[in-house]
Amino acid sequence: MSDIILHHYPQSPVAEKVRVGLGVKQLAWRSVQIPRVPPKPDLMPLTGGYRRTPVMQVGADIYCDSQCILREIDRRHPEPTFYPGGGQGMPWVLSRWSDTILFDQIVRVVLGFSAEEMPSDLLEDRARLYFGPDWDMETVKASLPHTLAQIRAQLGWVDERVAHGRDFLLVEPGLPDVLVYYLVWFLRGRWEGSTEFLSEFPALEAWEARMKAIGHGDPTDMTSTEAIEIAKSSDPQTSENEDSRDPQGLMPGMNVSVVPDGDGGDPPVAGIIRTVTRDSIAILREDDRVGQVCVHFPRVGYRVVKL
Ligand SMILES: N[C@@H](CCC(=O)N[C@@H](CS)C(=O)NCC(=O)O)C(=O)O
Repeated sequence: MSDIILHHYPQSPVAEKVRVGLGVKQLAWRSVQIPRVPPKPDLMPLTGGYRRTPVMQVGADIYCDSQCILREIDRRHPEPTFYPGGGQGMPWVLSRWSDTILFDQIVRVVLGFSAEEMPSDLLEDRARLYFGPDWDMETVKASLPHTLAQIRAQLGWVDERVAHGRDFLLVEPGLPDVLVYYLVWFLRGRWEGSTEFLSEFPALEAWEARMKAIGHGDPTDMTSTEAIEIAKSSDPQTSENEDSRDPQGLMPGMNVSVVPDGDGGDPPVAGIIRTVTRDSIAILREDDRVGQVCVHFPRVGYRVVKL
């Protein structure tokens, strides 16, 4: 049995990205279901305030953000590779498009077309998170034809990529596929116009079916209480690391806060730096319910502030 615990909920597209990543690696993992909107009382003691989905736990090490999670899964389980055909580096470049521009546009379509049917607490939470404090659903709705034109051209590029005798974006299923597939899954599952919209792209649809067939590995349910017990009875396994080239001069032992960049209103998470690298930062923090935990974040897309 793997030590990987994923805190998530079924409807989360970013969690679907990680679930399919676990499928590519054919891993067994433990599945803890969390609420779709805050409060998330059994998650906050683990993350120190990070409220987004998904979060991965291994003992008392907590990994926030799918970027950090997928990197850690690959570090622990290098085979089968996330980077077929020597594709290292490239998927992360791709993710700065798929996880930002394309994700944002698809969120606009999903929320814009379903605002009336969504529970108001969910709509308000997500609109605030993705559109900022001054969000206005009428503006989002008025731009929907424009937004669809943007998405259409970009999915057209993916369609072209797999339309010429290529089953996956690289050679075999890998991280680039995972980073794009979850957005098609999100659009198809949450917008009723998607069947007609996506039917323009037969090669993309055939690729989508191949991706779906990969599955999620082998998940087994776990309660949040059990996950908290595991954190409490474990010690963080992350060793100290310093990086003399760090442009911010961050060093182990420094007191910092870490927060997702942008105006989503995410709360910062405070702690003492344990390890800092070009790609990630991990901070130690204490909580009565879980004891000491080490919380990991990516550097890209996150702001670290010395306290
Ligand atoms: N950059 C983050 C984005 C995560 C994200 O925005 N997830 C959505 C769900 S798909 C979320 O957190 N929604 C609010 C929530 O679950 O509370 C990542 O890659 O993990």
